[in-house]
Amino acid sequence: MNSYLVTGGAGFIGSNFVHHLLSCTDATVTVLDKLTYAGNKASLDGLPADRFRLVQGDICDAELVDELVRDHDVVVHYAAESHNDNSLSDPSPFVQTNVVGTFTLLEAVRRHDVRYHHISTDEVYGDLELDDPHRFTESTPYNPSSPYSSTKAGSDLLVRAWVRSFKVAATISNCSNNYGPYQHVEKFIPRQITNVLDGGRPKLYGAGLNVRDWIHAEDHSRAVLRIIEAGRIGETYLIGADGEHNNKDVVEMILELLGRPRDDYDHVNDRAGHDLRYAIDSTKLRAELGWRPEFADFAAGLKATVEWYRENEAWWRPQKNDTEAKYRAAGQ
Ligand code: NAD
Ligand code: TDX
Repeated sequence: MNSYLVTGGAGFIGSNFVHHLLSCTDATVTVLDKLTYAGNKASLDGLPADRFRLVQGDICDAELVDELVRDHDVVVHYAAESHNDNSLSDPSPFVQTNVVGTFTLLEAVRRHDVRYHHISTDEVYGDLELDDPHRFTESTPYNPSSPYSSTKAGSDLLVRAWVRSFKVAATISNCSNNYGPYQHVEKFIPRQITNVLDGGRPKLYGAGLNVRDWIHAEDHSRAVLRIIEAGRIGETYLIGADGEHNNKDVVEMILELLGRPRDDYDHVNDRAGHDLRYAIDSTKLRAELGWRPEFADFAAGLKATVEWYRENEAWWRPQKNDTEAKYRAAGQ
């Protein structure tokens, strides 16, 4: 398997995967990306031109998808509408891209018998109480809360059905919250870092006690590659790095890293239906495929991420004003 078609490769996690893949294998990569507001060509700067190309297009375009899938050994499907807050203000592109887009890819890999890896999220399992001793495993029932997570859940179920009914050679991974370079400033960690770099204050939804299970995007990429190389067809693997922190703690860590008082933040309107806690048990991935996170220390990974945003203002500056204007209009 040496030629990869990576959908959504100009987004946050997809671009991290493409950098990882090209630096540690001799694979060739085609990125198929619509370049929505979330896609950024600059995230793919510096890649080897003889092994990489970007095709701007929509995963719902069946003709284009068919042509591209036919010519590759493996499809890694990252493309999605990914932001929960946007899914509350307009669910329509979420249904189209996340459900119809995945269906379009599945039909093409079925026709051409191409290996498929499906990228998904822990949000398909719903949320946990703060004191629940259990974490999500591969057998936790699906119970999504938001338009975003329900469309991701729908796409996962399509993959499972295409494996069972049509013997599509697919694997699925459900990962926890990612952080790292190239993440859009609409998302929690980059929003707060860039607010502080701009002399403003972090914005915490509600009381800030919601817990997320953080993993560095590079550790996610290494896990995905491992599953593609050695995972069992038809299986689902959960990816997580034991990185549970509540939002208030993360904001305080960011403020401290940037030399500001730890209480220098605002509480803003909470998200409708806001999931309380996510937590992943990644025993299967670790035991079966020998994966371990390299960024086991969240504080160190966060420090490196703060540095990246400090050094790469030219990358994030063009997104910042529009993003904050939308949040301001929502009282967030
Ligand atoms: P992102 O929003 O940063 O990137 C999504 C990319 O998909 C963008 O480049 C965008 O242009 C592209 N895209 C959107 N619609 C498209 C379409 N119709 N056709 C082609 N390209 C299209 O998202 P992300 O945070 O990098 O997430 C990538 C994947 O990982 C998603 O499937 C998401 O559900 C999953 N995931 C994300 C996280 C996280 O913490 N961000 C955690 C677990 C899983
Ligand atoms: O300004 C903010 N203040 C705040 O308190 C923002 C943007 C978010 N939050 C809270 C909401 C969540 O509890 O921070 C937490 C993280 O928020 P997001 O970055 O929007 O992520 P989340 O909703 O947890 O979803 C993310 O992880 C799972 C990704 O966006 C999804 O694509 C992925 O599936």
